[in-house]
Amino acid sequence: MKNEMKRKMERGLPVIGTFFELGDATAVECIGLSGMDFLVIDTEHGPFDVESAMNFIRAAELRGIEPLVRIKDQTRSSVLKMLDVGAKGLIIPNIETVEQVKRLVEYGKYYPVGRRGFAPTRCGGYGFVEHAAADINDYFEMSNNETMIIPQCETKGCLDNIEEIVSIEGVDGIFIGPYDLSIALGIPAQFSNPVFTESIDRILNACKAAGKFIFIFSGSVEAARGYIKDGFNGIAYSLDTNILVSALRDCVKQIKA
Ligand code: 3PY
Ligand code: MG
Repeated sequence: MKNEMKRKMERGLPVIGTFFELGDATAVECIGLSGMDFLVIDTEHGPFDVESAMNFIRAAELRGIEPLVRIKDQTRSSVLKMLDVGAKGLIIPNIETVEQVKRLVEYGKYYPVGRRGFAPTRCGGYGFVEHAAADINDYFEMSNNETMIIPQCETKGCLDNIEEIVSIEGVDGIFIGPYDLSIALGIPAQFSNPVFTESIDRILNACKAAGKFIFIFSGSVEAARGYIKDGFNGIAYSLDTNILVSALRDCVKQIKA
């Protein structure tokens, strides 16, 4: 139940992860051996769903890497099921409004912060692990503390409402989706465009002012270093598929050289 990634961020240390698209527990184990802090099991763009995610989460636990899930939509069942199978945090794509985020907190945080439905599921050892078997209020408090609700800022609506969104109790942080945000701003993938960089600064400042974590996707090591220097808590670096192909191509190139 303890969220090591969160502990690290609370100590002021940056965390690094990647998007998990490969879709196999062996791949999760390998990522767990890399020194990364977290992976994002991507059910928005990835082809898998809850039952597969549960097995990926088991593999992540085995190798001591924190499993986050990017849920496929904003429904109650998507929130509930992924938390119940053991996700340590949910990244929620395509947020537009304050009301959407309030609803997600209601679904994803137990009483008194929200109204997350309770059942003795996998995340609490089916009701048998010590912290889940004792007082239900202690269990709710611990779960609320250890599982993160992280809306994605990647639309104009979310950007326009960012100060209000980060102030909502139960929102643990914001994850910037640079591709969709740049598309929403009419400057696809122009990550050096001042319209884009000013938006990033606005989101960063809003998170810092509200004491919330801030994460971003980065396809570039150099940009990732810059984000950490700027005060980002976490970087989702690239996708496992991309890293694998790049590494293999590099091997081929070096052997042929
Ligand atoms: C985006 O760039 O839109 C993302 O969602 C990155 O994961
Ligand atoms: Mg996106």
